[in-house]
Formats: sequence, C-alpha cells, structure tokens
Amino acid sequence: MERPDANKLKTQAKELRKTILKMLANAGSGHTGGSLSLVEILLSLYFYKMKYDPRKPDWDMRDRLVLSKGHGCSALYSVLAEAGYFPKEELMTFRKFGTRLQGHPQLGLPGIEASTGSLGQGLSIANGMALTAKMEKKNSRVYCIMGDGELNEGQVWEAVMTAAHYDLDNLCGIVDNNKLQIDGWCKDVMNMAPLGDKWKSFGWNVIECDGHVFKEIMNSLDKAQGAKGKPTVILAHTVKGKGVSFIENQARWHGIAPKKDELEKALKEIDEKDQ
Ligand SMILES: Cc1ncc(C[n+]2csc(CCOP(=O)(O)OP(=O)(O)O)c2C)c(N)n1
Ligand SMILES: [Mg+2]
Repeated sequence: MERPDANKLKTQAKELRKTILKMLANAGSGHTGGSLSLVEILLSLYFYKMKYDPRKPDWDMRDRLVLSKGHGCSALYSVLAEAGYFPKEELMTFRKFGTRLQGHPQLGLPGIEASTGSLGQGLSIANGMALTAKMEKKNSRVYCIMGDGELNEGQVWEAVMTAAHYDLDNLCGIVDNNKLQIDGWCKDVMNMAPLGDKWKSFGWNVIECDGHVFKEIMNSLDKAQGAKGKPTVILAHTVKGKGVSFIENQARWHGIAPKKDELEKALKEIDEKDQ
C-alpha cells in the first residue's frame, strides 16, 4: 500500500490529540496519558497498514486489531470514527450512560474486535484470531497493542509462548512502551529489562522503533509483515501523554481527564506547535 503523505499524517495526529482531549474532558474521566501515546501507532495501522472496510465491519478477510490496553480506547474510537466506522458526532458520547463508546472497548461498536480492559487478556484473544485465519487459509493479519505495564501480567507470557508454538507469523504484537504504568515507572514497579531479549527467548522476532515517528512505525509494520515463521513484536518507544507538555511523562495523568482550563491550555499548545 502507498504511504500516506507525511504532512497529512502529522496534521491528522494533531487533530486526533485534540479530539481525544475533548472527549476525555467532556466525559470528566478516562485515561489521558495512555491514549495520547497511541496516536501515531493507531494512525499508521488504520491509514497505512491494515486492510478493512468500514462499511463491512464483519468482512471475513479483514485485518484485526485487539486493543489489549483497553483503557486507551479514546484514541481508538477517534481513529475508528476518522476511518468511517461510525459518525464523528458519536465521539462526544464517550463514557456517557448507555453509549456504545464505553470507558473500555466493548463488542457492539463497529470496528471493535474484542472487549478488553482487564489487562493481560488481549494477546490470547489475538492468538485465537491469528490461528483461525491460518487454519482457514485466510490472508488476514492480527495486531495486538499492549501496554508496557500490562506485560507484568502472567497471562501475556502464556500467550507469548503459544503464539511462538503455533508459528503465528500473521500476528504482530505492538508494545506501547511509554515506561510508565498506573502508579509509577515500570522499571520500579516490576522491571522487565531486557525486554527485547525476553520476547526473543520466547521465540518472537523483535523490532524496536520510535512510536511517534510515522516512518519508523510504518517500516516496522512492513518488516513484521515480511517476517515468516514466527510472530513479531514491535517495541514502540513512546511518551505517555505525548503532545501536551504538562501531561507528558507523569504517572499522575494515567487515569484522569483534563479540567476545562487544562483542556484549553492543551488545545492551544497543540495548535501552536509546528507540526
Ligand atoms: C487485570 C487488571 N489489573 C489492573 C487494571 C487497572 N489498570 C488499568 S491501566 C493500568 C496500568 C497499565 O499500565 P500500562 O500497560 O503501561 O498502560 P499505559 O501506560 O499505556 O497507560 C492498570 C493497573 C486493569 N485494567 N486490569
Ligand atoms: Mg505504560
């Protein structure tokens, strides 16, 4: 697939960050830091790599994304709306009573492939999807985005072993490696270093990239697709809260939404940034 125009992607990322912040502020709750760190990864998947048809969300041959770190869903919802799965107006129902845009992804909203939120489960679900595609000789790829803190969950490593055992080369794990989790730095809560070596020793192909540089993410997604015989994980180095200076790199911004004055300050900062 042809690469989208770099300036267009950067503009899209700015707009997406503004939408995410507005959704969170409008809801008065949610996960700000871990949504903002996902923006470039999700745009690269939905506007470069993945094959899908928003008019036919159940199309059999589609690629699938499981957002295992379900709390980052404000970013996913904004990208799905941008891709045409549902009207953009619906975004402002995020976290409101009765909405399809719940605080964690739920089946029922077009484009959502798995209900997630309880950390550690997504890769197991993605394994099932990837194995099914292989058994049915379908050319679909499966992507699973995990948080770096989420990797502390034991179930992730059961799934890591399973994917390698079944040679799931149609599966690509992506770690939003923002170095923080709910209450501090990942290295202090449960140090996973050397992370790449761990995945390698479990039989995976490992790629590392800057998770905010489109070219690097797209190159990594291409390499992952080209790697045969084993699953690939992309360790995407990111910044929690990326794009807003007073939100970046702070555990405090894990599970809170911007207040009115913070929203205005953040939107102004994004608008004034070069790209
Ligand atoms: C099984 C489970 N335990 C705890 C939580 C509460 N929780 C939500 S997000 C989070 C931290 C996750 O950190 P990380 O995966 O690094 O996410 P990110 O930094 O991208 O927000 C925790 C502990 C949960 N959702 N599920
Ligand atoms: Mg994290």
